[in-house]
Amino acid sequence: MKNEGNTSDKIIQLLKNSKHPYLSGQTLSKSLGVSRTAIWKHIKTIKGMGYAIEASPALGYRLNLQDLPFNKIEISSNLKTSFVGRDISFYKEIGSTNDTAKELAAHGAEQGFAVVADSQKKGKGRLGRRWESPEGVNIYTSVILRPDISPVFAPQLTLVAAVAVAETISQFSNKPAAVKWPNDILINSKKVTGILTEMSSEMDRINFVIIGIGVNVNMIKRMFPEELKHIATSLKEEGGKEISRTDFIQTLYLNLETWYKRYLKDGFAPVRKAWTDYFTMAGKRVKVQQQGKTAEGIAVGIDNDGALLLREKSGNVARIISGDVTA
Ligand code: BT5
Repeated sequence: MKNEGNTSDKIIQLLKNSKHPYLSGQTLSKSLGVSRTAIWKHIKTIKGMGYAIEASPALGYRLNLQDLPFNKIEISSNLKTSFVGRDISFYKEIGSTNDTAKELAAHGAEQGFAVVADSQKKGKGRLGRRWESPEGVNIYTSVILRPDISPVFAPQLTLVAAVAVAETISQFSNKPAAVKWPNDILINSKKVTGILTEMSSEMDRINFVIIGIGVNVNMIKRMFPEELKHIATSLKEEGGKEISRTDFIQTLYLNLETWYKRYLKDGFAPVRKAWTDYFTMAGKRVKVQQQGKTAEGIAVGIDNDGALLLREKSGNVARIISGDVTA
């Protein structure tokens, strides 16, 4: 069974790298040392994996390179990172990528290991909220990190991820991305990404952190439930064109790795600076809901720990460490 998978992978690579658009069954069977019937069976398997393969009796097989599926093979090919996403588990459907990543991390999965899904049945937000996760259009991924930092600094990692996502969006969209403290990325004031950070730790040591990222890439308006239609959006809705999820996630992993390394080496200051550049709410009047209480004031920015600074009516500047901000 394992060999079969390998032969299918090899056929995909041969079709991708072929100088001629078509490769005959005979050429494939010779290159791989298997029968033409075996090749035919593999082609069937490969089609079942979502690859668009055209078969011509006279010319052979041709892979449509413009219509490649979103899967482990494509995400792994030409990935430029050194550890983030180097090893991944890909699921067509999953409960929540964060839950699976947590289980894998508890069983020793290494730093950088990523879980990716095409759809989630139980996509999670903070405080038990739901993350809408339809199939075929978006990115749902959770990356395992094992930073050697005190658990009190873990919330900063959400901001590290937010900068990496905002930067990635800026590379793919001509609309500016804005961060909303602590874990949203917005375009045109509508949510396009949510980040869910979960941690397993002891008093003074982190076992692992899971960075869960949901990006609405090619979701279209009618796919959003009614209550989200006016507060959520996607890159496609904003930019008009379809974006390759493979290209996006590869760039996201690279940006996440770069910012994470910078954070570990240089501390929070460069992250704070980059985050502040995306913080368009600075100077605006906001409300912050936190466990039944509401604070109101002018959003000033974030401090050296990543807490939100809110200038209240009295002139006092409050440090907010968790909550939901609304304009
Ligand atoms: C978040 O929570 O924004 C964190 C979302 C994290 C999702 C990723 S997907 C991969 C990984 N696996 C998971 O199971 N989760 C992570 P919060 O700030 O609590 O916001 C949740 C709120 O966002 C909901 O109550 C809705 O109002 C809104 N929402 C839900 N689905 C959305 C979507 N697809 N796009 C935009 N907004 C959405």
